[in-house]
Amino acid sequence: MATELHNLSDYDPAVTPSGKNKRVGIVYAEWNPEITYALRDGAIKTLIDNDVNKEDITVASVPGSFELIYGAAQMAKSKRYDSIIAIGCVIRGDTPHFDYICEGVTAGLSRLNVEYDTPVIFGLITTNNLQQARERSGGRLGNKGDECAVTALHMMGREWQGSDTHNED
Ligand code: DLZ
Repeated sequence: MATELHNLSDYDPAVTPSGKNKRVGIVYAEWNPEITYALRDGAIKTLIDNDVNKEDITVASVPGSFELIYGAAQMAKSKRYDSIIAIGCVIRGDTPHFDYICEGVTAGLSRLNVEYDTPVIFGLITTNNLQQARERSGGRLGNKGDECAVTALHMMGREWQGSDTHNED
C-alpha cells in the first residue's frame, strides 16, 4: 500500500530476482483507462528493466475490473506463465456498487492463487477519488504497476519446494 513514507515505485534492485527466461501475463481493465494504462505500462517497463524479455510478456485487456478474474483464470489455466499480474482501478465516487466490485475481484483473484500453480499479483487500485488513483499510477506516491512487477519477480524467483523457504532454526 502506498503511504507518505513508502513510494510504490521504490525497490532495491540488489535484492530483486532477475526475470530472465520468465514469462509474465498481464491482464488489465479498460475501465478508468488513464489509470490502468499507466499501471500496465509501469509494470511492463519494470519487468523489462529486470531482464524479462519483451516477447515473454503477454498483455490482454478486459472491459472492467470484475472481468479480471476471468482473464487471469484463462491465463492461469494455460500454464504458459510464471506469474500473472491483474490490473484495475475502482473509484468509490464514480461507482455506486464499489464495495461489491472490490470484494468480488479480491475474492476471485485470491481463489486463483489457491487453485492454480501460477501466482496472481493483485494490481487493483481502490480509491475514494480520481486524484488518489493518479497519485498511485505514476504520481506523487509512485506507480502500483511497478510494485506489482517487482512482486511478480520475487514470486517467480523463489524456490517453493526447496530448502529456500525452510528455516533450520
Ligand atoms: C460497472 C462498473 C463501475 C460502475 N465502475 C467500475 C470501476 O470503477 N472500475 C472498473 O474497473 N469497473 C467498473 N465497472 C465495470 C465492472 O467491473 C464490470 O465490467 C461490469 O460490472 C460488467 O461485469
